[in-house]
Parts: sequence; C-alpha cells; structure tokens
Amino acid sequence: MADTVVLYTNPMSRGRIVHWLLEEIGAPYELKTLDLQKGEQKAPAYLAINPMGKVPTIVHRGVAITETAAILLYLADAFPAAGLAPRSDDPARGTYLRWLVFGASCFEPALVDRILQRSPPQGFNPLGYGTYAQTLDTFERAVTPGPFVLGERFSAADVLLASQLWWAGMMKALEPRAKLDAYQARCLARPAYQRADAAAAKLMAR
Ligand SMILES: N[C@@H](CCC(=O)N[C@@H](CS)C(=O)NCC(=O)O)C(=O)O
Repeated sequence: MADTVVLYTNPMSRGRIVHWLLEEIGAPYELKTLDLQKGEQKAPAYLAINPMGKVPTIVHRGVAITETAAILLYLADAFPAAGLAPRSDDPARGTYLRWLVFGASCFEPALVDRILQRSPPQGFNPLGYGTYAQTLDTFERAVTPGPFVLGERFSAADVLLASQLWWAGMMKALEPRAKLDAYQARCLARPAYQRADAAAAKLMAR
C-alpha cells in the first residue's frame, strides 16, 4: 500500500517505541526485523538507508527517517486523525514539543550516564541535562497532576517518556518514584502498547 510505513526494528530496541506509536495511530505498517547480534544493521543495504547503522528507521512515502524522537514527531503529524500531536496553531504544541524533546535530550542521556556510572562534573556543568536528580524532579513535575504531560490528553510525548521509564526499569536505573511509576503504568496499560508489546514478545520467542 502506498501509505504503508516500513519500520526497521528489533524487538529489544528503541524500535519498540515506534511500534507502539504505529499501533496508536492505526497506520498501515510493515516490520522489518534486523538481528542486531548478527550485525544486520551494519549491512551495506541498510547503511544506505541509515548510515548510523542503528534502529529504528522508518521509510514512508519514499523518505527515510531516523532518530526515535524525530520519527515520533513525524508520524504523529503525518497521521493527525489519531490526535497524538497538537497542531502547530494549538497552544499545547509548545508543551508537547518541550517534553518530547526533553525525553530525547535530557532524560535519555541522564539515564545512560547513570547506567554507565558516569557522574556529571561538579560546579559548572556542560551536560545538557544538568544533574540526574534535577532531571527526574523536572520530569515528575511535568506529569503532575497529569494524567499525561498535556493533562488529560495523551500524546506522542507520553509514548517516548513512558517507554524510557520502562527501559530504565529494565536496566534497574531508576529508584521507585510513586508519581513516575503511576504515570508509566497508566501509559503502558493502553491497548496499543499491549498489542505492540505482545508482538515484540512473539518476535523475541522466535
Ligand atoms: N539516537 C538513536 C539511537 C538508536 C540506537 O542506538 N539504537 C540501538 C538499539 S536501541 C542500535 O541500533 N544499536 C545497534 C548498534 O549500535 O549497532 C535513536 O534515538 O533512535
């Protein structure tokens, strides 16, 4: 089908985040699963699509898009009927962009540094996220009172942030935080997440 989104992914990768979003928007899509252990992401044919040799990548209407946050932003706009992104003239647009980009540029690097046990330098701190504690406190404020970062409205920003919380839990990188835990549980209870998760489990079992 002309409008089909092709997603290059792996069930244990950030591709899961895009898979969830595709289930949310109900777009026709096709999964192309790469075996990362075998290095299929570094094969010349794939590098021609994504020279970083990483997943996820989507191809839609003949255009390749990489970087999880960019893919989410793109798809939420490309399929507006799903209502996962405030339109550009909606005052909620800024808040939506703010927290989605916060996920990619602050929360994820903070988690990675935490997992790798890299401490931010004392004093003036060139790290984009500042400190781990400040990043988590800020995240918590963003989902308070919630239930989502846009209040009552679920958006693609929640798909990214809740997925990152799930990953942090998997990696044991996050101490329990009642508000973030409840937010994550609310988001992951969505039927679209459950479908994507079940499909990923099946792929992993193969
Ligand atoms: N900045 C990229 C990161 C993509 C990434 O690191 N993907 C990992 C899987 S989660 C990967 O493909 N790793 C395989 C490799 O680096 O060879 C994004 O946000 O999409």
